[in-house]
Amino acid sequence: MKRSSLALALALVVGVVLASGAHAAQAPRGQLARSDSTTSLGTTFKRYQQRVGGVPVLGGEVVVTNAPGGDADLTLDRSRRGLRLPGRATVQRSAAIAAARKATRAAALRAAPRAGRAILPANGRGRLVWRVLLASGRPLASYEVLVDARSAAIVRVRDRLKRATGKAAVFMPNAVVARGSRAGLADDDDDDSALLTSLRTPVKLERLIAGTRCLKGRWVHATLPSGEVCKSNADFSAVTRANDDFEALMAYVHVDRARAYLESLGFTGLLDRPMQMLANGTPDDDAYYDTDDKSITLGTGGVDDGEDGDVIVHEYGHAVQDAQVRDFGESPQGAAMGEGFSDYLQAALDAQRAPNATFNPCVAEWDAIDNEDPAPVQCLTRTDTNFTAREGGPGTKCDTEPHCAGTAWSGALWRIRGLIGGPTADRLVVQSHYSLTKTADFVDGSIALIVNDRALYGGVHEQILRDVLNAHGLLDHKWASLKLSGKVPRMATVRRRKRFRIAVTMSEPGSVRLSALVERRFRRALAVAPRRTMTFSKAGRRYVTFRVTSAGLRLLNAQPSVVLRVRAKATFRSGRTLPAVQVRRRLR
Ligand SMILES: [Ca+2]
Ligand SMILES: [Ca+2]
Ligand SMILES: [Ca+2]
Ligand SMILES: [Ca+2]
Ligand SMILES: [Zn+2]
Repeated sequence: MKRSSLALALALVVGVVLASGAHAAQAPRGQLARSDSTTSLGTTFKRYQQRVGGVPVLGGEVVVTNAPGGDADLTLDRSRRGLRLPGRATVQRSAAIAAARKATRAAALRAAPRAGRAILPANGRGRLVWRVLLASGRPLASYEVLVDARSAAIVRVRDRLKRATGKAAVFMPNAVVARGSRAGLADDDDDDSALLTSLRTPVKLERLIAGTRCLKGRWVHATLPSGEVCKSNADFSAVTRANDDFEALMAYVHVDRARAYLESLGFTGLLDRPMQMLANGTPDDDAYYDTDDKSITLGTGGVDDGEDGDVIVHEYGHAVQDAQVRDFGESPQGAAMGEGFSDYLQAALDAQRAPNATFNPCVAEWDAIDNEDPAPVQCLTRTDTNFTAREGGPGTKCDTEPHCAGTAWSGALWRIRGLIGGPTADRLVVQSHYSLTKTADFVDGSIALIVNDRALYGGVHEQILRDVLNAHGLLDHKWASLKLSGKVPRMATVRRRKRFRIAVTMSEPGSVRLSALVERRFRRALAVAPRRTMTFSKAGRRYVTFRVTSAGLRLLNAQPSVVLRVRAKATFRSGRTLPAVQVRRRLR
């Protein structure tokens, strides 16, 4: 293309004026102030900013390219004709900043907010606005907010943080699902194989923060114990499963996608921050979400947990719930609901990506692979069982263990999802958490689903919800419970008083057998106070006082390092028993 036709093409697109200087611009000369001048390779580039009465016009910029010889001059003109200063600001700077913060929910600012007046060209006239800059730490963003300087209305919000896209090839969601079977697959001590390498799916690493070569983005910050995981241009395509970077990549991809899915459901403010992911952070075959520092750690025992997207998203489910209800799961049934929800969430995400009746309800088929076991598919647990609340309670095979008992909850949610539709159910399930307390139980969780179905969908699914929740025994079944509270006293107090008091709480009538024991490592426990039995004719709390026997006191004095513990075991009138509970104190 010859230069003249190039100039014409540019003129059509961006309003280029082929001329010799800024005086050819739309704006009157007096409104253009030189803001910058650069000389590069012999050509001078002069930059002008349009100002009206000293107030900058947003986008009102002119750049003049002045080449030696004059033949290649160019003026790019984005200034505006006919702009006048649109009156005075009646909204104070501080009020504009407050309005901007409210609109963006910007918190934990990385720098002090800045605000200046500006003119936003509109319909040939100018609108006076405050241009507020907020370096938000939570969510991580650099907001530019235009606030009308007379009405305080929010005119425009932009995030100026540049985010980049990297590349990788990972398991979606794990090697068994990618292959469609476990045939030929084995962990083999984290070795590469041609098969495992071929099972990776090329993906983009979305929402990386621009300029970073590492796994740090809007919603995930994935690291290894050795630190940041980085590659030039954030191109990790060559990384295979034997390389520890692989697990960090998996953590990045699967959490980023899970969060993007929540965003698509409308949960825009939920966990809108980088989730700290420590891949290969423990040699155990264990992954966990830490409610204290809000991070997720993935272990390397057996198949690396970070090689299984199901495990990663399960842990992220705990983070989601913790962000909705701080310390959720303090009751045994709440803990079970937490595990059930996390299993549900990872199954839901897999189903959204690729519906698969064999693998969607099977949790972590790659992490769970066991080459001694001939079963065609192995799962850590499943979301499609008919398990009931009663079957998970005290004295059952599950005995309230939350992963086991939680299958009653995931089973119900998964059935509901099949009946009312994926995103409809997912939105309802996540939304319902906002209604819960940290000690909520199955009945509370069930009612929250029904109430939020009314709020979100006019209650059209209520009968389905009731039927399914009832089928899993979740709408009416409370587990029996026994609690001990109060402190085992210090050694000095025991010596002085020889007695101490503990509270016992029973959720239904029955009897409790209590004993106070002193234990030394590797030694049989020895009673220091008489055993006793308390009978509860109805649910409630009562106190029990232990008197330390003189033989018990001699024993305590003789032990160099002991633990004093009170143990209780309940038998309910219904015939059920609970595992023993205890309170303890290390005395020296
Ligand atoms: Ca690995
Ligand atoms: Ca391993
Ligand atoms: Ca593992
Ligand atoms: Ca699965
Ligand atoms: Zn869990």
